[in-house]
Amino acid sequence: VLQQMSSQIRLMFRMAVQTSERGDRSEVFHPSHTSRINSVSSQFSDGPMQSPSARSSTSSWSEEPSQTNMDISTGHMILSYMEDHLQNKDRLDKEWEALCSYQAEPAACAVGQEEQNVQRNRPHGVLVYDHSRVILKPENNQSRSDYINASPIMDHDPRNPAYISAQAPLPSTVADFWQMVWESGCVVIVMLTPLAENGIKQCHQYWPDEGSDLYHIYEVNLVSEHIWCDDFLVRSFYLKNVQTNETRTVTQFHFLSWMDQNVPESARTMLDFRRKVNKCYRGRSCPIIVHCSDGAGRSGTYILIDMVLNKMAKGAKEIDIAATLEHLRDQRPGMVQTKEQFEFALTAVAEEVNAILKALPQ
Ligand SMILES: *[C@@H]1O[C@H](CO)[C@@H](O)[C@H](O)[C@H]1NC(C)=O
Ligand SMILES: CC(=O)N[C@H]1CO[C@H](CO)[C@@H](O)[C@@H]1O
Repeated sequence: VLQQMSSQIRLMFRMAVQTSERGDRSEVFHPSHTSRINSVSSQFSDGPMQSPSARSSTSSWSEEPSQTNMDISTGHMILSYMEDHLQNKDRLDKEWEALCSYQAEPAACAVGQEEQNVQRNRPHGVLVYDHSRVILKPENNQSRSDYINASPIMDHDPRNPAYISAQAPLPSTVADFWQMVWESGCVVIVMLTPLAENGIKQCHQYWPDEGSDLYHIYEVNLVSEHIWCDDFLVRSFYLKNVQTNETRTVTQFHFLSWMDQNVPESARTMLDFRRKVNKCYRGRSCPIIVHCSDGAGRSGTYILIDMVLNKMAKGAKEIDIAATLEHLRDQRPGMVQTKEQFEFALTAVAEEVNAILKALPQ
């Protein structure tokens, strides 16, 4: 029954968006945009874009919403859907229950439980699916292993992951972590956990306090550390493979105030953080490595928000957040751990859509 309800909710949403494409419902929100709305079924190349002047309307402290092809009517529909969704706790509860009963298929996690790999997983963390795990090159390994607790997360391109959702390094897996950074071509790391919380270690510090450290064949140089605000900071690393002498710059965005099993205090701060990440990442095709402690709760929430907002920015007219989360859970177990985190994802999406709409020329 719950499954049915959940798909009904989605169906309603799809219908609502389709309605808005015809232009009738959206007039309620934005009569002046009717003519644009009538043409949205064609391509977006000449669709509504943000003008540079409108983009300066946000405060100078925070990053502006990035250039977007978001369809205005879709934006308004999503906003009203989200607002309704967030006010209707009963519906949210049911949708979350349905998501909790979702079973990924295939779901075998045998490799992570092999004897030599058990100590490479964080205790009480999540395991990786055999069919969806990052495979290290054993010839570069420190222990002749190809195993790391990290999952490639695909968006629309089935060959190139958009993200890697990873467990936080343990003291024994730091070299593996940098090997993954190296081999995946990664240039941006998103870290969503403090190193410790109430005295409990969440992540081993995998970078030097200053100068450089060598992790197996990966030399990591801390180049700079820029504290943006109380909630996050940005570190720049110079990474060198001492076997080949190749080098690369890697930027780490570290969100400090998001506690395990919890949500950030402010969606706005998280969105500003995300904009900074994406500004740095812009134009790349390598995966963004996202990790918290287990690489599933906070990481899953962040990836869900980013994936949905990216879809919208590309002009998608059908946004199905629950289905997007199921898609994530097909690739890594436990993505988004609590109902509060799911609710936070909805809030954050709504808030960003609101900010984008506000920045549009009226
Ligand atoms: C790397 O650099 C060192 C020092 O400059 C040099 O001795 C070594 O031959 C180089 N290795 C490769 C693979 O280029
Ligand atoms: C190529 C390489 O560095 N291989 C290493 C894999 O791990 C074993 C055990 O730590 C090392 O002895 C190898 O040198």
